[in-house]
Amino acid sequence: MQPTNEAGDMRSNTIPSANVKMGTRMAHVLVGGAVPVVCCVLLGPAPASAQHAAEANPAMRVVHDEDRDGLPDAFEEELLQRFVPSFMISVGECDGLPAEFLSGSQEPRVVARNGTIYGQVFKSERSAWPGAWVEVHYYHLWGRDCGSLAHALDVEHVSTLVQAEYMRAPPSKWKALYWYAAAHEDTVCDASHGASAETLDAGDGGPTIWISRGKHASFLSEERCRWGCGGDRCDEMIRVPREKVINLGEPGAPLNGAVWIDATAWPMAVKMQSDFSNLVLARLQNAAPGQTVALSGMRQPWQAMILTGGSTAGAVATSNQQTGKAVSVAGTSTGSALATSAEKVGKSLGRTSRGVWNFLRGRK
Ligand SMILES: [Ca+2]
Ligand SMILES: [Ca+2]
Repeated sequence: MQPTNEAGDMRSNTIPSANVKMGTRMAHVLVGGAVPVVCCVLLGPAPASAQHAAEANPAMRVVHDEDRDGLPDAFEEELLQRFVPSFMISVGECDGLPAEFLSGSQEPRVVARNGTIYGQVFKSERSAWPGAWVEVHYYHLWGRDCGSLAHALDVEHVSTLVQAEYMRAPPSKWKALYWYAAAHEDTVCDASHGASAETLDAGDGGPTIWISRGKHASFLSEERCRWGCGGDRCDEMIRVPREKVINLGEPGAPLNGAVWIDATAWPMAVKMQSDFSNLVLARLQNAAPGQTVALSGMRQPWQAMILTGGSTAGAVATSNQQTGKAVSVAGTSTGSALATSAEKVGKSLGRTSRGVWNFLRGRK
């Protein structure tokens, strides 16, 4: 926990102003004690007036903010440690463990499959809501997706929205309110979902996350693992030994040598955007106590068909003829979805089968 003053302001990772390295591109933030923040992020030599102000007021310090998001990096580190989930994988996982990537490399290169988790912390602007809000992401990155049709590199993550009374509250005062788990995001098999921290008993720490074998989708419960076109499996699960949590920084401003976050070889940068739109938050807020809700837009009728029909994604993707079988099997339980005209259903399923096939081919 970071030491605080009576007002609860963060003080850790402070450095005397005399030690501020002049002429570097390192970013810093001046944090006030009992007074408000008086200066913005500084790039290059600190203005003499700011240095003098810091020297005149010992409550004011310069803290590291190398990823230039307005949050002291030491504070980000403490939040990452506070809320890190416990990840479960299958004993039959074909890619071993989440990977550590080469620091300083422009392209993502695996250096070890050792269970490393990468993190990201940034402010969440919620002007209409009381208090201060921060979003925390946890990435499990893989050398390869070795599901039904494999491809190199795999970016997966979960995230949480945390709140405190005010932005400079110490890490112990922050509470997780909602959790989000990404599962085949932005594909036709999107099974991403979320739940309140209360539902998961994860307001003061991380929840347990189930990672599907080979495909690496994240699930907030073991039962939910069969969602996502029926291609996910969570069999014989074991806990990932926690190696370390490394802060990635922000897109365009990496930390810890994670310059590969902006590589085009994988969709890393896009996963670093907020998961908690106002629409997502509204759904989470309206969920019944104990309920986990789908957050992939609307759950598509075809996805219900696949699940209720007991058909696998592979079978559905093989041909439209087999897709038709799945529809007939599921017909009794998807009434409203199938009440539309045959033409519309046909078009929808045509797109669906192509989409599922592309998904299985790794064309996310
Ligand atoms: Ca920062
Ligand atoms: Ca950050």
